[in-house]
Amino acid sequence: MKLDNQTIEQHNREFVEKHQRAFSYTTENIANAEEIMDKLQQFNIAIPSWALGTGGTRFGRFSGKGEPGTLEQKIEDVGLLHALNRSSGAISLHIPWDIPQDAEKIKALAASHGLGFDAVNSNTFQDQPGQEHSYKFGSLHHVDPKVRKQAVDHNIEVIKHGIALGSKALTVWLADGSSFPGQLNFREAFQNTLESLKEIYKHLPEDWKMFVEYKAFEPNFYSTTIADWGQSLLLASKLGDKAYTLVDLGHHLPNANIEQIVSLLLMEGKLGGFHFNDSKYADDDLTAGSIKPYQLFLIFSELVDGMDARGIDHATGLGWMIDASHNLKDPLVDLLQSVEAIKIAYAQALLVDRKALKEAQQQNDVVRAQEILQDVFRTDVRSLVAEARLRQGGALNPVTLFNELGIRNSLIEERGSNTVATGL
Ligand code: LRH
Ligand code: MN
Ligand code: MN
Repeated sequence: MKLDNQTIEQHNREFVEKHQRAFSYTTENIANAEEIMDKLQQFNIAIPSWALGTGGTRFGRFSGKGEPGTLEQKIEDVGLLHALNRSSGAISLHIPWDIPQDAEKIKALAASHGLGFDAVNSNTFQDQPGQEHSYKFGSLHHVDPKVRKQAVDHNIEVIKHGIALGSKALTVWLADGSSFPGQLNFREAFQNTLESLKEIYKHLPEDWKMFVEYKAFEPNFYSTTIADWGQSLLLASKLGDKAYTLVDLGHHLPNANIEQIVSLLLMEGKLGGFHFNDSKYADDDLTAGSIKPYQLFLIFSELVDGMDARGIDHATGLGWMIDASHNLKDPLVDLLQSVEAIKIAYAQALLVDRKALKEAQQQNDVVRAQEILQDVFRTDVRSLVAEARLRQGGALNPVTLFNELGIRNSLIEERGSNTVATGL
């Protein structure tokens, strides 16, 4: 299924008057609205191939309908998102869930939807059929060199798939850890991980990055071998210039100050990318901005400030991706909501008066600093984001149009009701 421009234009005609009223009202007090919209138009957030189906929990999975069963269908789904919001221009593949059999064909299909390939992700947290050694007790950190080698070889394989597709980064997330005190020698586990990552790093093409993703807990419950940004940064620093830390918002201990982490990683030139989601309790993988929108804004505020300080291009300097799971909502609708929330937070961050904030900080004017940030956070920038999308040919109200067109029903007709997409 593909959306044509006329369908979108027709929808936009219906809503444009209302939109224009909101847009004029909002921009009345925003001097740099055009600049913000330029930046919004360049900003894309990649969609992971595993987020297109219904996720489930360890207690159960309530299957969605019309889920994409093949990589081609997943690309088609991301194509639909991108046609609606013009901001989901890349897909991130998880190997071996989504092995491209014919890379050229897959690339061409993606290109026909205006999509590129974001970071490729390796998977050494599950055993695959026919696999010689088990990852039950870890992969890159394993006590047995044969298991480590198998996991290293898998990552090298993933890089090869990525090269064929035009990806420029490998994301490594490990489930390696321990569930009971005494199970692991922490130092040896860390050293083994480092040595394994060094092997993988040797196979990275010159213009590639390696993203080392950390996670504090789960699936192991006592220790995780790459548990936090310090451990990831240590590895990335030892590995070299192509290695970076990846921040997944759900991978922190409760109440962690993620914006501060982001700010320091950027200062050190070691922030590689982001996995957006939201959570109340743990790695809940909920829609971005659905629980803590102020935190999302504060993170973007640090991102904009830090990237500008280092002259990093907002759109291309870091890897932006959603990493969410959908148990209750239609995955495509949920992804549209996440992208919207991320763009709103980004637009608000671009509105912050940096000079005034700096002055307030220099004067220890706590109240003024807080007012500056909260004033921006309470500004309704939705029409700015919508205008940027409209100018690119996207829908003024992507979720409304998705529902009005009955896109899910069309997908069910095409694919059937009993579909299961590979993924978490
Ligand atoms: C597990 C996880 C992680 C990875 C993804 C593949 O927590 O969600 O964030 O990026 O699986
Ligand atoms: Mn993640
Ligand atoms: Mn996660």
